[in-house]
Amino acid sequence: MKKGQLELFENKFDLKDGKLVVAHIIVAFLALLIGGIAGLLQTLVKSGTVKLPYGIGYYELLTAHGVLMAIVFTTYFIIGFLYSGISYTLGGKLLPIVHRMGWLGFAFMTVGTALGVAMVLTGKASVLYTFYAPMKASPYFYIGLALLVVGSWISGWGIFYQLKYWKKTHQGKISPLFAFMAVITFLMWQIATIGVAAEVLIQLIPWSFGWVETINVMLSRTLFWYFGHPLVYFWLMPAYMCWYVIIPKIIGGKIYSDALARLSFVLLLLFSIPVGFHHQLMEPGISSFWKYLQVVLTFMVVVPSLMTAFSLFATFELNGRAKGATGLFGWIKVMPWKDVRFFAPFLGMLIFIPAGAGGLINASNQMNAVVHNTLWVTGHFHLTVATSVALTFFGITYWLLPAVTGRVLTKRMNKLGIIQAIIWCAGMFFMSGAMHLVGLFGSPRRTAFTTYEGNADAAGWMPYYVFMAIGGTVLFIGVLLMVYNVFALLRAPKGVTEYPIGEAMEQAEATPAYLDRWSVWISLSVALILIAYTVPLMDMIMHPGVGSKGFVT
Ligand code: HAS
Ligand code: HEM
Repeated sequence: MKKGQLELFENKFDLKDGKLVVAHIIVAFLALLIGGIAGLLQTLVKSGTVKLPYGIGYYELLTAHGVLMAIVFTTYFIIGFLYSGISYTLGGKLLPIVHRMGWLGFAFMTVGTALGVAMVLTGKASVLYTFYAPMKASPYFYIGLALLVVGSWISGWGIFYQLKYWKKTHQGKISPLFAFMAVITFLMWQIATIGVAAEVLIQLIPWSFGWVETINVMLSRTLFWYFGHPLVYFWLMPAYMCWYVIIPKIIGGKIYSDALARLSFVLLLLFSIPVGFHHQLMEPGISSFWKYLQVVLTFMVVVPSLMTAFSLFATFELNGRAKGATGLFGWIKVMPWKDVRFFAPFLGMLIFIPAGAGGLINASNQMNAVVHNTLWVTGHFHLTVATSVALTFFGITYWLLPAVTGRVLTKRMNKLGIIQAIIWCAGMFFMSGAMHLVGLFGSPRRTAFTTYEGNADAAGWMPYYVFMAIGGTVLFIGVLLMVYNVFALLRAPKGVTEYPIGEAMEQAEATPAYLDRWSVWISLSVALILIAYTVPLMDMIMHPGVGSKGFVT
């Protein structure tokens, strides 16, 4: 070990596959940088600190931010991370065809992203990342989105193929946990994106080209949220993969239970899709019975998260006891607090406790009436996706980039990583904290600076906007430091870094083979979707009402 380097394990990653991974990670962090500039400007505009120059609209900025952060940053990072893991755990390298599929998916996604983002930045698609009709964008924005989705499908099929091949050559063996989770994540993505693909291809593209005059708004929103909710689990599941599989190895412990981890992913597959109506609780046109049913299913999807919390506590505590810790919280003392690969994801876990509690509030019908469309919701998802998930992705980056490029994480980089994670949390404390509070007072989301014609209530919101701007500025420093760290990692000293895959405890029960039976889980998932969606969707299609013309903001 060279002086100034952290102690790392020995192992190798196929460096040819590493290039594919690095390409995805670089695009992800460029999106974070541009999205971060938009985010900073939003907070400054909202607080009345700056006025946007050159006729740039607030919605233009907000669309760029939402698309780059929530769709581009996440999807690229996830595909890069999952490809690295299947390469490592399913045979030590990607099959040549899978390698090519990875690059083909990347090419489709990148052409789509470039097209979509160009439309947003030229003001031709200020429709926000949810692209709700009747707000209308240039057809090329929707075509860009379609290419992005098709690219992600091709990459997903590559993952399925690699597992299929592995199974054929390892008859009777249970798939490695990482690979199992990667396949569930992409199965869920595959099923969920059918909704948005139908919306974009059948409704939005013909309507935006002017081939049809009006659009069924209710149907388009429903198809969007059929996809939109599983989208948030598509972000979360790779973070859970790190928490379940990677973190135990990094802390020098073991996975509490392989079977429990798999079961929680199966439950996520089953329950994350038929719950889109909890985003539409305040909308007319859906009967309360179907909303009620989907709220019940929403509370079911909380169960795997609670199982995850239990499993993580168990891993931490048993690891602590094995190292001699005593008492209820003795384990906390033996955690590797000075290792960013643990520290950043751990902060993500910690923040997921209030973040998840906020989700439960949102999902409760009566409380949803209080928080819907307010900044509370914006505060909620800056804790979930922009902190728990983003910090976990940052933590992964510190070992992933060295592992796939044949480099090592230096002590200096590790320290910068810890500083970055602290900056992120401090910034989010101010920004998301202020969003939550002012949201409870009724301040709406998705609005630029306004005094509401001197309205006294609205005047009281202003100090919170200032806190949001302070938080946003601190966060932007965090974005800059993270992007610096990524490029510094790509130039780190050469060496060997292990790809840290944890193993289950010896005492853990054997994993039952039925958990690996895909046909059962896919059939159950489809059945639940049909139960939750068939009647309301048929109703929307049979009684479309008067369609809406498009509006350009
Ligand atoms: Fe959400 C809106 C409900 C989770 C993201 N959510 C959103 C939107 C986004 C989003 C982006 O029901 C806005 C979309 C838009 O633009 O309109 N959400 C939930 C519920 C959960 C939930 C019930 N959301 C997430 C996650 C997201 C995310 C995860 C991204 C990654 N959400 C809603 C609802 C709305 C909504 C409504 C619509 C609001 C409206 O009206 O518009 C649940 O899945 C949360 C379950 C989580 C837990 C926490 C478990 C804790 C764990 C950590 C353990 C910690 C350890 C460390 C071990 C119950 C696993 C401990 C160490 C110590 C030392 C203590
Ligand atoms: C919305 C700031 C990072 C995802 C917003 C809004 C602000 C903001 C102020 C609300 C605007 C409004 O409702 O009027 C920031 C800042 C960030 C940051 C300063 C860091 C520098 C992130 C990250 C993600 C993210 C890392 C996801 C990975 C979103 C999404 C929206 C949003 C999805 C909703 C856009 C919409 O309503 O259409 N952000 N954010 N943000 N942010 Fe962020």
